[in-house]
Amino acid sequence: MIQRLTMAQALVKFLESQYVCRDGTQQRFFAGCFGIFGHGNVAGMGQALEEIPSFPYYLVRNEQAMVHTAAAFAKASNRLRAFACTSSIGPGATNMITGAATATVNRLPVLLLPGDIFAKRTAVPVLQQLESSSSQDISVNDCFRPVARYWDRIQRPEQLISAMLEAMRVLTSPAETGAAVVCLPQDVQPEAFDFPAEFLQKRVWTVPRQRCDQSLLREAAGWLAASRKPLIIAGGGVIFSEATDLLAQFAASTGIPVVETQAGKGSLPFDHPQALGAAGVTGTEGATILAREADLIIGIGTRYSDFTTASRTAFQNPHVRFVNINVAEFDAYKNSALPLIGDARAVLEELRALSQYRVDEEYRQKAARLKDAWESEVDRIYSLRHGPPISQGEVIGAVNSFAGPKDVVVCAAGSMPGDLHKLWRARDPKGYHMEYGYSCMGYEIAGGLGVKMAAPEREVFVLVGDGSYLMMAQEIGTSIQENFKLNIVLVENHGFSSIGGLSRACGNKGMGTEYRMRGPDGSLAASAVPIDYVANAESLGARACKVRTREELEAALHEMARHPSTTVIVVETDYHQHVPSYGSWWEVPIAEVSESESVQGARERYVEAKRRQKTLV
Ligand SMILES: Cc1ncc(C[n+]2csc(CCOP(=O)(O)OP(=O)(O)O)c2C)c(N)n1
Ligand SMILES: [Mg+2]
Repeated sequence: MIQRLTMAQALVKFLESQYVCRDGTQQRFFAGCFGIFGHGNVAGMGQALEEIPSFPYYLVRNEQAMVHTAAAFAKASNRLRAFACTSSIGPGATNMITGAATATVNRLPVLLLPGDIFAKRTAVPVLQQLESSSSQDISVNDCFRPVARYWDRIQRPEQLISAMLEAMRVLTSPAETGAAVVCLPQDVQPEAFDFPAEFLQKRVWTVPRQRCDQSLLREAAGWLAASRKPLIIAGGGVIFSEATDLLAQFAASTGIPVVETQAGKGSLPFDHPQALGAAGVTGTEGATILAREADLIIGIGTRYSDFTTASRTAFQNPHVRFVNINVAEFDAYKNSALPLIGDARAVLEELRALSQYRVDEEYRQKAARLKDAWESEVDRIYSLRHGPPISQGEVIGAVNSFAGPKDVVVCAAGSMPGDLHKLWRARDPKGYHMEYGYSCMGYEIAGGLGVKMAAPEREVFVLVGDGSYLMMAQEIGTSIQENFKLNIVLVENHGFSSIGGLSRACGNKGMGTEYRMRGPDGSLAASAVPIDYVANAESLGARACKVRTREELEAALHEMARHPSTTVIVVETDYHQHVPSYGSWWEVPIAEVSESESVQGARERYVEAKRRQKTLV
C-alpha cells in the first residue's frame, strides 16, 4: 500500500500517528504544531497543516518563544508529550536556535522543522538565503547542529522516512533527548512522493525503564552500608522518571537527607523530614554543610552543573565517593562515580530491595536540626517587612502562600531562580518549573504558556524580572488568543539586580545593570527609565495592575484569581535587597590585574576560594 502525498503532508500524518508508552500507559506523543509562516513553509507545511486539521496548529508570536513553549510543555509532561515547531527560512529558522539550545541543555524533546533554501537550487539566492562562496551545501540551518541532538536535511521527499524514525528515536530516548532538527527545503515540502503505508501507520515508542548492571548495584549497596554520612542529590531525572514517591519512601526508611538541584526541586515535598532543600550555589545552609561533610553522594538524575557542585567546592570530605544513578551514561560517570546506568525509579527500587541501611541517630538528628533552622529562615524572609519597595523574598512568600498545592511556579533567569530555589515551598513534583540549564531570559512567559497547555487544571504563576519581561513578553497575546490563563508576577526593580549584585561582588560598580535615563551631560542619571509595564501588558490583552506593598500584592493576587484570563501584577521591589547566600561559592573569574582596589580585593577572595576547588568532584 502506498499513499501519494507531499513531503509535508506525509510529515504531518506521521506526527499524528506517533505514540509513546511507559508503564503500560499509551498516549499520543505530539500534541500539535506551533508555527509562524513565511515563504519557506507556507505552501509546504502550511498547506499540509491546513489540510489536516486533526493535527492542531497554533499561531504564536515569536519563533524562539514557541520553542520555549514546546520545551516547557514537554517538561511539564515528563517528556512523554511534545510539540513540533515549523518556521520559515532565514531569520524565522535562526530565531529557533536559542530555543533549541535551551531544550537540549535541559534534555527536553522538541521537534524543530525550519524551512530551508531550495534543494534544487533553481532560484538562488532565494529571499533570506545567506550565500556561501565556498559551498552550496550550506545554509544558516547548519547553525543548529551543535545545539541539536539530531540534525538532518530532507533533500528528497523519501529521505523523510529514515530521518523521522531517527528523530523519533532521539526524542523519545530518556538519555538522548533534546532538540531534533529536521530542515525542510522550501521546494521539497510540497513535492509529492508515494509514501509506504507502514510509515504513516500508528507507531508506539516504548520509553523503557532501563535497569542497571547488577554487580555494580551490589557494589553500590556495599558503599552505602559503609557510609556514615550519605547525602542524596535529587536532579531532574527523579521527576522525569516519576521516582518521587519512591524517593520519599527510601529517604524516610533510610534517614538519608535529600537535597535538590533546580531541575530536581519538588522531588520531595518541602515538609518531608529528610528534605534539606536546595543544593549547591543557591543552596540552603543545611544542604551546604551536609554536602561539605558527606562521605557518600548518591546523585540521582543530576548532571552536576557548577551550580550543583558549587563550582567543585561543595564536597570537601577527603573520602567522599559518588554513586550516580542516571539513565545517561555520560552523566552517570561524572565525578569518577560508581555508575548505575538506568532509570531512576527502576534503579532506586532495586537498591532499596538490596539495602537495609539506616543512618545513625546522631546524623539523623543533625539533619533534622538543620532542616528546622532552615524552615525558620524561610519564615523570616517571607515576612521581612522591608520597604516599600518590598523585598523579592517577600514577593516569593506571598505568591507561595497564595498558590495551591498543585499550582506551578515558572521562572528562568535573573535573581529569582536562586531565591526561588532556596525559598519556594514545593508541595508537588510538578509544582516548580525552573529553566536553569540555559537560564534563558525570555523563557518565563513563553514557558508558562507551555506548562499551562500541558496542565490546564493547574494555576500557573510566572515570576518574571523586568529584564526578562522586556526580552520576551509577546506570548501574553498567544495566551489570550488560546484561552490559557497565566498569572504573571512581574518583579520591577529597574534593571538586573542579579548581574548588578554579581558585578559588585566582582569588585565593580554594576555598570550596565540598571535602567537609568541618560542625562543631558551624557551621564546616566538617577532617574529610572519610565517604562509602563501595566500599559505594556494591557496592550497585549492582559489585565494588569501595579502594587508596592505586601498588602497590595496580596489583594492583587486575590483579584487575579477572580479574573478568567491572563493577568499581570507588576510589583516594585528593592534592587539592593538580596536573599543571603548560605556559605556556598560560584566561580566567576576576577580580573587578574586592575587599578581598582575593590577588584584587587575580589581577586584575592577569588584566589583564596579557588583553593577549595577539587579537580574531580
Ligand atoms: C538571553 C539572556 N541574556 C543574558 C543573560 C544574562 N543575565 C542573567 S540574569 C540577567 C538579568 C535579568 O534581569 P531581570 O529579569 O530584571 O532579573 P533581576 O536580575 O532583576 O532579578 C542577565 C542579563 C541571560 N541569562 N539570558
Ligand atoms: Mg530586574
